[in-house]
Amino acid sequence: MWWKNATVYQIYPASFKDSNSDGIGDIPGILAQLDYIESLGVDAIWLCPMYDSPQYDMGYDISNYEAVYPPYGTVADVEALIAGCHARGMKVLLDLVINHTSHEHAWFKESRSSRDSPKRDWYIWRPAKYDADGTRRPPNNWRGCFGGSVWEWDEETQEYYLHLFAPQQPDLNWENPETRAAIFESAIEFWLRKGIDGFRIDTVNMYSKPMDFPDAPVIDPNQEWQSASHLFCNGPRIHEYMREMGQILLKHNAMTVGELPHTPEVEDVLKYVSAKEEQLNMVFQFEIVELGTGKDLRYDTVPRNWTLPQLRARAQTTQRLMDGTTDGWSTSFLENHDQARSVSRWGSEATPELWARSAKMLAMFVASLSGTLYLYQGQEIGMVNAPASWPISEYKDVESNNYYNFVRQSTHDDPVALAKAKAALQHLARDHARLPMQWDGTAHAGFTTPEATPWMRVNDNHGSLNVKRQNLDGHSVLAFWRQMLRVRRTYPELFAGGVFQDTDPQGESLFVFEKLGAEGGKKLVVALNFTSETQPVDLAGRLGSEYKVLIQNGQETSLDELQAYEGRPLIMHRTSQA
Ligand code: ISL
Ligand code: CA
Repeated sequence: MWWKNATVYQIYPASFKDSNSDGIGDIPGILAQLDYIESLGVDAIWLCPMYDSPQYDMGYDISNYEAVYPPYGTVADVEALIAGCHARGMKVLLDLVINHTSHEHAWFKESRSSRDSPKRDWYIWRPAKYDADGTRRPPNNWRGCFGGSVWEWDEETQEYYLHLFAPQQPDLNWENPETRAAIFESAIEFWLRKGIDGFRIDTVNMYSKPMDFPDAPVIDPNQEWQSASHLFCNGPRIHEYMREMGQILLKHNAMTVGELPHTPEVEDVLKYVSAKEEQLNMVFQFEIVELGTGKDLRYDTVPRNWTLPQLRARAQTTQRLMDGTTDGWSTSFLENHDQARSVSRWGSEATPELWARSAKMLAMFVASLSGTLYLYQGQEIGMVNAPASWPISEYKDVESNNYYNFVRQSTHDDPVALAKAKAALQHLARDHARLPMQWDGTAHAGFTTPEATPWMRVNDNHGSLNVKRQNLDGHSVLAFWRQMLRVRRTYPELFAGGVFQDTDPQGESLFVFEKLGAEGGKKLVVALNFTSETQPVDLAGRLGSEYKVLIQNGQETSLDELQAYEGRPLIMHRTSQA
């Protein structure tokens, strides 16, 4: 099992590296940077969707699983990428988006062509409901993940189709075995035959819906559409589908990581990742990255709306799966293409010093948690959110735009509400992860050529925050990540593995936890300061006479205090307790 102790580097093709000056990142651009990726010390890459797509949701709306979006390149380019990674000893994971297709996929075009189409039942069609006064209504009150109703009316055939995401992302009907077979063949086996090593599986718990589509309980009577994630996540037949898909993946020895939103309970997570179930190898749980987001609507919140005890509790939840009592496995991550930058959320941008130190502290945090580690492009250089000065027009994401428009409409452009929405987006929007990668200090950060227009604006700070500069600096965030990954590889039984124990769950400033290796073996003590002030700590009381500092982001070696955002993983024998 190569993946247990592995680190996976996630690449967002549109924003990584543009090779032909059209302002859009592409596969040849990634190929040209494989040496850089290898230099980080990662074991695999996960490539976000590069399939053909009209790009209503950045490729998570696929119009042909067996073709590549032309601006990104060709199938041959992806084959070259697979070969290039394998030549460097790195595995390749592709993104598997099979809850829905694009409305431009041939399957959907056929499905919507008439009510008698042989593919009608490949998607989810339902008749309208009518009020007493004849007003047409969708089948139920569910709100989609991007806001609005999950039902879209089709004039032509006079029925609604289901879309949990944008209307351009109709949901496939997994109830139909013919549909499942087509998905497995076109989306999964086609690429496994090309030699990829596995998949990151999009929205893995949404494929089975309660087919009677009951209304969701009304939480907010002032709103037309109600949150229904508890109804469309982890539905009645989901584990039957998972086992069926699992057999195909197993046959190809493919590794899987499923995206598992809205599933906080360890018992429910375990149903997917228990080794004996043969469903998925691991999942992304959302407990940590959803900290501080709105309860009902993600962006209905204020920046930094979280406390350290909350973060600790959520870390504990994700770690429980790997406490030695289950046969499950999971992941550790702080960023991906749907999340704002971790330094902007949990670290500091107040000064260059605090920025660097907090980026390194967060690296120690995420790399010390059990599970397969995921590192998102740019995280290794401490990239941060877009500046607060940028206008809302720089935000391109469908979820951000829908939310902002929703606030505009529902408050009739109330300036206070709009300012709050903008502040929330500046803190949490998916756009921040999608700003172009900062390679150097030239115009457009070397992401594309100076004359070109990048599809998203490059962060204003790229003159000082870039790969080139950090490559030359032995104390950079980048150098630290390389060192951190080396340490993690050296002690797999304490970093990727080991039993997590929070030693003071109520602590508001310091996050001190332990990772226990085998009985009689070693233990890791990780002490992290999540504040911008020096904090007293009693490390001496926890350590035996013989301990080793593995890596550090401050100058001090005092056992009595941790400087602002200082972190220290220390290793010692389990038995040599003071
Ligand atoms: O369900 C959610 C909000 O109601 C989200 O947490 C959801 O799980 C998440 O947005 C799903 O993300 C994935 O699928 C989306 C795509 O836009 C994202 O980029 C992708 O990561 C639709 O394919
Ligand atoms: Ca390009």
